[in-house]
Amino acid sequence: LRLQQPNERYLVSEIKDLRFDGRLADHAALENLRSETDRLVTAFQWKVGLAREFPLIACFMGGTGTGKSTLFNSLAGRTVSPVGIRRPCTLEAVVLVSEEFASQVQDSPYLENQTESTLTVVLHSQPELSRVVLVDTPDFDSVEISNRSVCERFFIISDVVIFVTSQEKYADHSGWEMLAQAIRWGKKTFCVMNKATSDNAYRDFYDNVMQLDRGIRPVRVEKQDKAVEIVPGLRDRQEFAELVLNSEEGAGTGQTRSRELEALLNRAIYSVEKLDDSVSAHAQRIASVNASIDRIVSGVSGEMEKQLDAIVTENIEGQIRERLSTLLRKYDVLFVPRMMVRKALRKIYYSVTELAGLGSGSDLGSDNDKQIRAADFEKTRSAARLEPLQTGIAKLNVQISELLSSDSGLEDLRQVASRDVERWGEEKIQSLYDDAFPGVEHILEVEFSKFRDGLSRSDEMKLYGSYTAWALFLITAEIIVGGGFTLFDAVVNTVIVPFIPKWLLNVKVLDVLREIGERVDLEHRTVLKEILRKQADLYTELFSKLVPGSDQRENLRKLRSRLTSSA
Ligand SMILES: Nc1nc2c(ncn2[C@@H]2O[C@H](COP(=O)(O)OP(=O)(O)O)[C@@H](O)[C@H]2O)c(=O)[nH]1
Ligand SMILES: [Mg+2]
Repeated sequence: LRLQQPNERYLVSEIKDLRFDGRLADHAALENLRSETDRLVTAFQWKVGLAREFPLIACFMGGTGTGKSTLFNSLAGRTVSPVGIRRPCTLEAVVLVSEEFASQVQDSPYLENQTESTLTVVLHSQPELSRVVLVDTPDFDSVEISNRSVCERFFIISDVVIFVTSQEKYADHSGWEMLAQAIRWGKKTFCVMNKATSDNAYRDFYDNVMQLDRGIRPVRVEKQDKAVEIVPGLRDRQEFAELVLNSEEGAGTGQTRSRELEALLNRAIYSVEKLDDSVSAHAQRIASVNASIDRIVSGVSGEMEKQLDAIVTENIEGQIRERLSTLLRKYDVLFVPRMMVRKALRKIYYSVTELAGLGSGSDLGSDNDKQIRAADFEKTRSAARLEPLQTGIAKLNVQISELLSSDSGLEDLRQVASRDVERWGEEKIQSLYDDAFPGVEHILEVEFSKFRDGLSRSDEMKLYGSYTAWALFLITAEIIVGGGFTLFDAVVNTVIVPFIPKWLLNVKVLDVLREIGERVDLEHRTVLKEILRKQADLYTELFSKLVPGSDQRENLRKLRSRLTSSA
């Protein structure tokens, strides 16, 4: 057994930090496995770091009133642990340890999270007890869950288990289970029948023990005439004297300790492996569900894309014509040379500085300009046809729900999904689309500035022309979001070109419109697909969070190999 370096000790936060979501089907089992593993690994880390001379830990274990405390006191040679009249009498564990080793018990990370009410450490300076740490544990058949868990904790760190039963109690099932567990583990085990009066009962007990393990020699302790706190002479009986003196071991704790450490390590490894495998299995299960959801998304996304291209009808053509002429008329009214006349008149009344911006003829001042254009942009936004996305999201939700219902092993995920995943409806989809739309607005703005700057400075029509261009940009975007690039392509020559003044056609405005069209088309499709994807992400992200993250799983794997390599 390779002893670990000091800095490797107590690095078990890997297990302490693991969290399993309560909504996971196996949550309770996983949590139990986690705390069991935590206990085993912490126990191993503590024990492996103990000094070689640290005495063997011998724990008295058994059912209520069998006489554990009495025997414990008898070996201690004094009343350390209360012997009870009322049962259950020992509500806490009592650890009797030589003061020389006090700190190693008191600083034990393994024992520290037991409150004072469950653990009493009694220090002694009795040389005859220096080679053993005696532990009196609470009754393991107690109704108190906390008592049982205290027993289990001490069972794990014990080098020797002194299994105590009494003539009245020996048939009790839970006692035998405990014994069988100690034997399976390979612990050094003593079996005591206390308060024995009948040869037959002892014989029966003896045979039962033999059937479990022929290496154990059951010890018989006669019933005292009256209730006692100490059984006289018990310490001097050979079996007990050997236990206390630990004489068979030669110097130090010897073989018993190292065999026990090995067994403890193997248990810890087994438990870590089981935990790691369970966590991986769950992570795998969720990864595979998430992969299926990804496939559903691609399928639905593909179908949705096909729905985006509208078929050209006379009705659509009419609508586009109507809208474009409205836009142009509006800008016409605002910006035809009549305005120039108005400006000339105003010049007489207003100061020159105030009119400097207007007078240059390039724009109306950027704020005002933007406001006028933004008002029309609102309509462009609402022209977007979102039914394909609404249908897509509905399909996605149905298919995911079918996926989760198809396998009873996914029942927990089905419940999580139906309880905790919001399914997006029309309104939500619209608002998500609106939030994403500034992307398109930005494209139009940038293209617009570029185009306007490109117009010749000397052009008297610059201002007017640029608003005509803006109207064309808007209608292009509207056509795209309403029916895709194919629709634009289909109507550009018949419906749009007739509206474009010749001089604008000459500066290649059509090329610019196509370019804008392609970019808006791409952006629009991307936005729709992203919204679909985000709905799916609500499922996958929630599912992923149910199991520990990849960092934690990686740490668990590292711990696993660290422990395996020290075996
Ligand atoms: N008469 C008699 N009473 C005993 C003997 N051993 C234990 N007792 C009594 O049995 C009761 C329970 O003993 P205790 O050591 O507290 O049992 P524990 O619950 O296993 O710790 C106490 O009243 C003891 O005095 C014995 O050998 N003879
Ligand atoms: Mg007791």
